[in-house]
Amino acid sequence: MNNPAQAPADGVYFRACNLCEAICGLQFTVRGGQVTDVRGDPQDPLSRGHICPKGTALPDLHADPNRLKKPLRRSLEGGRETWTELEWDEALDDVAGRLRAIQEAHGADAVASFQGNPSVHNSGTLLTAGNFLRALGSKNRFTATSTDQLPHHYAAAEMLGHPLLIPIPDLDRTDFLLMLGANPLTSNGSIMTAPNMRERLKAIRERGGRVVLLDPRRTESAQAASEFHFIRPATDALFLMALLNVIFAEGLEKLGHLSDFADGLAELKTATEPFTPEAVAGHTGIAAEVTRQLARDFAAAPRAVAYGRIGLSVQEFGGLCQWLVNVLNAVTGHFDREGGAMFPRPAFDLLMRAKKGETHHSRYRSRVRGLPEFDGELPNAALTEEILTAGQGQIRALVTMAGNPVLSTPSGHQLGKALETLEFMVSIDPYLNETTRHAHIILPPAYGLETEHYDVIFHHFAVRNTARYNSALFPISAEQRYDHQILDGLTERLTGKSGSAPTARLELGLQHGPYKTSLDDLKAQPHGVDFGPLQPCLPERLLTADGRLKLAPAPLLADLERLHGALEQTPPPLVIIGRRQLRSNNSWMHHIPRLMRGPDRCTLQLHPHDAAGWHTGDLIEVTSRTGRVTVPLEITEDVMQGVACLPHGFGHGDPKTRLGVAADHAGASLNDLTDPERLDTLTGNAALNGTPITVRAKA
Ligand SMILES: Nc1nc2c(c(=O)[nH]1)N[C@H]1C(S)=C(S)[C@@H](COP(=O)(O)OP(=O)(O)OC[C@H]3O[C@@H](n4cnc5c(=O)[nH]c(N)nc54)[C@H](O)[C@@H]3O)O[C@H]1N2
Ligand SMILES: Nc1nc2c(c(=O)[nH]1)N[C@H]1C(S)=C(S)[C@@H](COP(=O)(O)OP(=O)(O)OC[C@H]3O[C@@H](n4cnc5c(=O)[nH]c(N)nc54)[C@H](O)[C@@H]3O)O[C@H]1N2
Ligand code: SF4
Ligand SMILES: [Mo]
Repeated sequence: MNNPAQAPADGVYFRACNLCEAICGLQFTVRGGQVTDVRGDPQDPLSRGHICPKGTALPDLHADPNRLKKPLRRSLEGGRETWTELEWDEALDDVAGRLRAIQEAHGADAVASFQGNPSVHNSGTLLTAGNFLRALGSKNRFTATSTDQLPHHYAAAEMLGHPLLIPIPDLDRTDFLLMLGANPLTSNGSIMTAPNMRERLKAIRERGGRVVLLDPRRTESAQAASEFHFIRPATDALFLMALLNVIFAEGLEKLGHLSDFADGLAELKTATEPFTPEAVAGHTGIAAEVTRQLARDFAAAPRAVAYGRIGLSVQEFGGLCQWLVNVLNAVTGHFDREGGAMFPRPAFDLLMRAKKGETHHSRYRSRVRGLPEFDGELPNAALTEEILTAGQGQIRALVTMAGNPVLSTPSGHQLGKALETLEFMVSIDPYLNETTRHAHIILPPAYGLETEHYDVIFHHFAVRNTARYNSALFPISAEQRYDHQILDGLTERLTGKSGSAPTARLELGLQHGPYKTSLDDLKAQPHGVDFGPLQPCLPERLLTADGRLKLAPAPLLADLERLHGALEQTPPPLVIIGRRQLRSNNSWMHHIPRLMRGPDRCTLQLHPHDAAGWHTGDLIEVTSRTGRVTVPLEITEDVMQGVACLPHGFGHGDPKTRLGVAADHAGASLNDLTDPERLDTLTGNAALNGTPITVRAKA
């Protein structure tokens, strides 16, 4: 890996941000070895100068005094917990030794892993974690995916043959964006790498197009939409079925070029018959005539695309939702076509060596509850019970990397207690947080501006084909290690073999990729290289066994049974959903003072009807089947009646963490209320949103 020997000289440097999926190109001014200014890089062909407050905080993360740089070991001294620094070799020997001993005594599955979100934003971690996990050889592999985008992967695998073959909106050429369960003005776009969504959505409207948004909360993105409708949580699959019902009933379907290679249209049509707009309106909260008109307009628009993000994934019908979004695009001629849902072609293409017809899910199941595997991982809603339930295959040790599951997974507070029972836990993470504080050893990697950067994952989901490689800006000290060195160090100790360096894999991938480029080519263009707009690529890129597009895969059709069931049920009076915020990054970055200025943000939003007799600022006790939190109230008509809204990622009150100012804005964790029993049973994704709750004023 590229490792500069000394601090950068005074000057201007360019580098993509690694904090979110927007991968903005940024420009850093360095004076006297310090970053004195950060701004968007106007010459980046994808982000064109965009930056958000988190990007501005990258130097703060670099200089943060709370960031760990040397391994730490937790021990008890006189009844008090203390952390002592270790040398790297001793720490890696110790960790590998403990993991191996536990596996020898109890089998490979006794050691579990949890890989969190930032590991996909770090090419070093991403390209070496696989080797390490193979060395462990445990079925108990968990990642953030099953609290996030698993349904997207599931639908892609079933319909197109590969979990990564996810169509994304051709945003810059569409004239009609139908968006559900996404708030890109805050999240900066997800499974749609499209920096500066404010401008991109404005451009749609300026060219005479339309942006329609459906969400249980009138979000920041609603301001950029031409039209907004409230939709009751977890009823999107019903709404999407109703759109399809109208399209088929009125003969508006058109497959275009897909008709040569798409299967399942007839089954699909039959399946939609019961779901008329009238039949679902009482559940969704969307009037039948609105649904009818939207269906007609969407089908008639020359360039239109439906897009559903995490609000459609982290709910009981996640798999159905992501399938139906794809289906809606496909049967209206808006699939693999300009301005519709399209497939990016990244310079380093992880699909290049993918084989046709591979099975990607349900090859084995979790031990306790029998939850399905997906692409080599188990739903993290099963992690706590797999630790606590005795028997052959019980988890006795855990490796976490770049994750904070105590705050990010359903009933994380119960996971926190379960972690105390482990024989051994190690965390690869630069912070002592709510999760890593349970570890016996913490292995902190070098971070951010100290690492080289090529975004391996998000170019697969970008609205334009570009590539960008940037060297590390700052050197690391002799006492620091990169993620990939830590992971390789462990793999080597477990297997006796060292893996190939991530840079070598990157080089190989780029050279054999669709643009036959190389690291040297990319280094020569520090602002990034533009490979142009997305291109149609079906049926060539399909990876199903017979090379055909599956519009009505059997497991998804079968899952409609559950949706019929939902039509029969009365929804609970009050449910809770999450809320992302521009200056937060999931469970972390609340320790950066620059991002925490202003009033506390961890408030419970309630509609005036659900908060009768109370006032903004009152303390409210929120109770679910699994937990209870107390949070200040914010009364607003921006949430739908019957829906409460609390941001996730807070809950920093644990005195055993070292997270600076985060403790001053501790808030409460939404995932103390979410329930590992609430799942999209088809995919195994956690149904975090839509959890039933009750509220009362705190006496
Ligand atoms: N209720 C509710 N829960 C949710 C969500 C929700 O919407 N609602 N969202 C879910 C989603 S989409 C996600 S992705 C998850 C995120 O949850 P997690 O995957 O648990 O990840 P983060 O909360 O982002 O935690 C990041 C951790 O990674 C560390 N870190 C940062 N950079 C690096 C690095 O380069 N290397 C290493 N080794 N460590 C690093 C940080 O110090 C921090 O400890 O939360 C999920 N949880
Ligand atoms: N600033 C910031 N940016 C982030 C993150 C962050 O924590 N902070 N996290 C990053 C990560 S890991 C991810 S995965 C992405 C997520 O990216 P997005 O999906 O754009 O993120 P959210 O803001 O959570 O938007 C989801 C929306 O779904 C709505 N929703 C909830 N339940 C339902 C439902 O049942 N139906 C419908 N239709 N809508 C519903 C919520 O009100 C919310 O507005 O954001 C990424 N970007
Ligand atoms: S939008 Fe995302 S990639 Fe861009 S500066 Fe902000 S955090 Fe970084
Ligand atoms: Mo995520």
